[in-house]
Amino acid sequence: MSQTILITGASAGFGAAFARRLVADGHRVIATARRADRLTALRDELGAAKLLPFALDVTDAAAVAALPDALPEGWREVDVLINNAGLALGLNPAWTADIAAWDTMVATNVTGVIHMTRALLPGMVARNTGHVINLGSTAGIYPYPGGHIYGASKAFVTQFSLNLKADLLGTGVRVTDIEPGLVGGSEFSQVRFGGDADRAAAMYAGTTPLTPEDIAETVSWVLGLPAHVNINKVEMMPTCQAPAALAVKRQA
Ligand code: 8X3
Repeated sequence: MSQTILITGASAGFGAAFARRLVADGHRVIATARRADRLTALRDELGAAKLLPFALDVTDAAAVAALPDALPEGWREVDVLINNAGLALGLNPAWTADIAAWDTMVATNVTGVIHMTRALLPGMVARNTGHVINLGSTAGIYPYPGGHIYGASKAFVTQFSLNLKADLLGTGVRVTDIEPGLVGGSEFSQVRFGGDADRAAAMYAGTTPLTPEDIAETVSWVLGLPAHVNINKVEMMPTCQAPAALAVKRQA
């Protein structure tokens, strides 16, 4: 059944891959992001009947609150919200981290997700149908050096997802948290390292990472399951990655 699916961070990476896959699956997509020109290109690629570009910064609380009424006629009943917009900034130790970078991660990965959810959930509950899909991360489960606020923000996303499900019990609204590990083919590492392409590429050297299309396949799967099936969490990694040993500092 065709659904209306709103994706945040749809201008590139996961979000654009989700848009392509979900339109191919027969759905209509509201593609939101800050970079309106990229959304227009996506509309030109996928067709105006299937993809509505909508410029939105998830850290703009007023714009997010106004979103349901700001959507054009015929696109207001959002069946599925995919909270995909998010970022990691830096990989240096916590005591040297840029506090502004921490604030930016919290504003997008935490506040953006909760504001978007609060804006669109009432319509889903009123219609007694819907699905919130959040992008957590293995970084929210397994710590690593330099992961500090990024990992903590993703742990928030995972627990927020589970708590949402608790509130929504008795409604037809589903909640899924997807927790990918190493994923290549997106801007994620370039953003993390401030545009340093060599450092970003080094993250994937000698690996076969997951791709945005692999995550899109999972989104397609959880959405396509019968209405009585709720996938709470999906933790996924490339075969070349593992949640490995705890760190031990040994004396020289
Ligand atoms: C991204 C996972 O390990 O690259 O969400 O930070 S990691």
